[in-house]
Amino acid sequence: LDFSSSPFSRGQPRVGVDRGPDVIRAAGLVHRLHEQGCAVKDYGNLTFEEVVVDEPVGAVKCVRAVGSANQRLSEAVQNVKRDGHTSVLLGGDHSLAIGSIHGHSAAVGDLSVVWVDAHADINTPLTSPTGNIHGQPMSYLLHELQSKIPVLPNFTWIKPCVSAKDLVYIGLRDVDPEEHYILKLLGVKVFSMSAVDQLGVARVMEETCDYLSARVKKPIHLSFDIDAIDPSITPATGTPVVGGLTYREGVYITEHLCQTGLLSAVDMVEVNPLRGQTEQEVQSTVHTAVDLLLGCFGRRREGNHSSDYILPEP
Ligand SMILES: *[C@@H]1O[C@H](CO)[C@@H](O)[C@H](O)[C@H]1NC(C)=O
Ligand SMILES: *[C@@H]1O[C@H](CO)[C@@H](O)[C@H](O)[C@H]1NC(C)=O
Ligand SMILES: *[C@@H]1O[C@H](CO)[C@@H](O)[C@H](O)[C@H]1NC(C)=O
Ligand SMILES: [Mn+2]
Repeated sequence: LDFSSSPFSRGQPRVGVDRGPDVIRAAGLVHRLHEQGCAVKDYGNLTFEEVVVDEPVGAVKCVRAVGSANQRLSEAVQNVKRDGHTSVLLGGDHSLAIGSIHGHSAAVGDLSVVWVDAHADINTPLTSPTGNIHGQPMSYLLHELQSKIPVLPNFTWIKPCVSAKDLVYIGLRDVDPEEHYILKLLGVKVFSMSAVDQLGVARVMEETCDYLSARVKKPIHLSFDIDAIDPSITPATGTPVVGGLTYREGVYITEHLCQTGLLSAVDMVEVNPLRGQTEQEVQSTVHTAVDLLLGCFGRRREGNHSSDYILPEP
């Protein structure tokens, strides 16, 4: 697998989320992936051109910076996929899902998207209560919302590439009324925290994969916002919401998706070391992000040994 990181923060107003990739690297992600048998290439930071004048367009903030950064990211992800690798994006804020999913789809065609998040991130530019694009990425990507998206500078390259029936949300617990309307209108499959409580995570994952592969098995794009996990475990993030997934539920989601053999790209976003109150809060958040990524690439909690191991004899 190959990963690139996007120290990008303009999709939301809080400083620090651009430091996410480096703290995840510093926690030894590459080394630990190597240890579990993955060939990894770190593409380093993507650098984005400085957009000097970026006045809001309607209520939407930093439109040009977000648009052009995602265009670069889309090209980078396309290159990783065309080289035949699994793509891992370390963010950065969740606006990066626009380029990540767009690039993935441009290279491989139709996708299934599993979006694990406290939030639905499906506001259109016209429904967004904040104007922050990290709360809007899915709206740009869905075919069904195309007619609701105004023309925005540096967004004209984006072609909608995901169908509502190929999208599943897990972990939602902070959904705006307009977003709730959109989810119902499009009939999007949603496992809110209530559904996780009711069904248990194993049943949620079984139903997610049955639903997504009912017609044809497509490559899976996992877009994981660290705020899906409960803030008692992952507090170092910009928009924490109480009542989230446990560490174990999060890891189970990644293990289950790994076992499908269809995982083709992963985003790990919204880790913000400056939002932790203590070093311990930052470390807990970062180590959880690393463990989720290890789960995506074959780590088994039951343990592992080499096939030619021989017990020593006295
Ligand atoms: C399992 O252990 C073997 C031998 O140590 C190692 O090569 C392999 O990468 C491990 N697999 C995982 C998923 O950790
Ligand atoms: C990424 O950029 C940061 C500065 O934003 C720098 O400190 C870090 O060394 C870079 N990491 C890599 C792997 O290039
Ligand atoms: C963004 O759009 C402006 C025109 O609105 C254009 O001049 C500029 O080159 C674009 N930037 C990028 C990086 O595409
Ligand atoms: Mn999100």
